Amino acid sequence: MKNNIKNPFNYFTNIINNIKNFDYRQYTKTNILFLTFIISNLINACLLRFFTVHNYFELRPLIADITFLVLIGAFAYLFKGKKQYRYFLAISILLTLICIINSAYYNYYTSFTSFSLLSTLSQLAGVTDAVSKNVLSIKDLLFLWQPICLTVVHKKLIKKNYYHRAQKIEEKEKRFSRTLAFSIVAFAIFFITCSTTELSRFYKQWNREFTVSRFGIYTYQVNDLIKTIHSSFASSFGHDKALEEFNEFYENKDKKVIKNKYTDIFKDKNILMIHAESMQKFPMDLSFNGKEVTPNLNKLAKEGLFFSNFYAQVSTGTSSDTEFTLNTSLMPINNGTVFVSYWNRNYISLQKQLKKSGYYTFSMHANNATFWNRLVMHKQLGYDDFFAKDSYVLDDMIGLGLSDVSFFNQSVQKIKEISEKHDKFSGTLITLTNHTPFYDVSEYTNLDVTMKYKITNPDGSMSDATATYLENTTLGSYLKSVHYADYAIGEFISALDKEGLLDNTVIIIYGDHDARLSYDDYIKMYNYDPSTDTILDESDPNYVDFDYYKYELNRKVPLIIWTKDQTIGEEITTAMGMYDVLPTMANLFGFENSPYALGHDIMNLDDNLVSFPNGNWLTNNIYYNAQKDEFSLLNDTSVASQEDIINNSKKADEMLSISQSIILYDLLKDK
Ligand code: GP9
Ligand code: MN
Repeated sequence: MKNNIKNPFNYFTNIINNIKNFDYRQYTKTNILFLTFIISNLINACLLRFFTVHNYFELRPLIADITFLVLIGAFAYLFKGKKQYRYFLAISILLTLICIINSAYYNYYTSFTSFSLLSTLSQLAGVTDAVSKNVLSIKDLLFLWQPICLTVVHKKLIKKNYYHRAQKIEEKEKRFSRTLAFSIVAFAIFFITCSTTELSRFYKQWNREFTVSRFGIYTYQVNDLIKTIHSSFASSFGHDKALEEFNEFYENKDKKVIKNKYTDIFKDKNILMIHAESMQKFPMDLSFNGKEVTPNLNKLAKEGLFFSNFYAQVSTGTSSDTEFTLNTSLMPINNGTVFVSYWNRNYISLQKQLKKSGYYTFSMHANNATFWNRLVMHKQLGYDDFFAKDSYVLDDMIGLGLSDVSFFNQSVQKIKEISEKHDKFSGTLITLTNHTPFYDVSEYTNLDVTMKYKITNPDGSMSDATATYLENTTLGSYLKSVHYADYAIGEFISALDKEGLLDNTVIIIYGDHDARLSYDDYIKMYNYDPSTDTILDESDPNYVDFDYYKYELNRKVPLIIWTKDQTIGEEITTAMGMYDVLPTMANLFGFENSPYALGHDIMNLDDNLVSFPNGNWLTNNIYYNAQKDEFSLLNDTSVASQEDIINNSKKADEMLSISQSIILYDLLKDK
């Protein structure tokens, strides 16, 4: 050994000789359980990528998976004989669970799970029906073959007296240290050969699909565990650096308030905002045999201000993330959920700004007050009152709770009382019925989705179709449910009008996020051939390829600002995110915007940057896919330089980073 240190050349020659003289047969014979553990868990890791990010044959995640398994498997050498099996089984169960949970999670969120979401788990209880119907599938249970296989191999080895034989031959400590050293060196090489983008995304862990597709599921999950633990202690680390970045960002930010023809057009009017559950924009373009799916939304959009290129910017907090981003003009956090995990921070919100202008603010939602931690978080956002389930008579239940029609009906009476007590008010009404899995509403409204209908193709052209296949599909149920939600909004507006509550009031309707419909359903809808009652073949010239970009763009949601008093009739097509709502409202209603808003008054912009929590972003002309580091041009005339992509990606990352710091380190405290 001494000699080796003195002469490194000898040391390496020894290693090479050892490798050359290595007895592979002997090694395999005495490491059957170890190899079974590695190979079977590797198959599961590939299977998971097959079900999710689809890159099961790529080399890098494969190397990361093997290295991780060798590293964790090495510790088995510290145990004797059959105890090794117990160790392998315990780890295997853990790894199998990671695969099952991530596979199921991906079905619903198209992303991977995080330990930081454990605190959000309780929220799932409220939508259990949605979870059981949409999330768990048989394929998620396929991973269970692994611990079964390990046990079968173990039983066979007992019969063959393997443990006794192997124990005699193997030198435990040597095998442990060599295997460990091998995996550490392999990991070091793996990380040294990563690109800077890979390393930066691995560190930030915002783009989980990207991380899994490059680093494999196991390395991702361990990294996630470390990040979650680190975040829990974050307030003691990294605060100063974050504050420095925060100060720099806002010092360089343009603080000029630009007036435009929309400034103050709704000054001092009452505000009623409808948070429309899972309302996407595309049903507004659909009609069945001349019957519109959303006649009320279409009418309001025509008469009011219609923002037709508007996107939710949600992470795993879905409804609550939209509430957060709309009200604060900050991005949601990707480590946990702001409403659940960071409710005790200070935020500058729409409600607080409105209150400075003399508004009374309230929220209404007929679900449990604790769902998404709203009971606490609505107070923190500055709502004066929150009318939740216990303020309503549960006289008409659909799916998750009180029907939208009854909710709105009862809310009108409450709004009437509010209007009598307060000069100016602003309220948010959160709907519930149009929640996945889109319950049967045929008793209430009837949208016959088997009729002939017209569709707007993604390229803007129109075609006829007869949709017999839509019955009993999620998309069919969704459209029926949307029709009901639209009907309920129509009834609400009529009831407000009857009570004289529409005078001096502005209605704002926004879809809170997309409905997570499947690619298959869209492909069917856009490629249905009524003449044959079949789906067009991919080779057909009329086949519409509903790819990743079309899917992402189709996730847009409506934003409508309407008042009975003024007919504006304008469509704003500039790309817009949920974080642009607060600055835009501040201009329209003449109140002070949050100085920390990341969004902009859309009325001042010709183009805009909408960033998403996974690192994706879009402008009027480009959609950038951070997972693949590639983009799609959205118009025939659009061009994009490498510089545009780099600059916008940098800005999008910066907004995520600043929001993360504000939330994590409570940087708006004392502001
Ligand atoms: C329930 C509702 C649904 O109260 O807001 O939340 P979501 O599942 O859409 O996040
Ligand atoms: Mn929602």
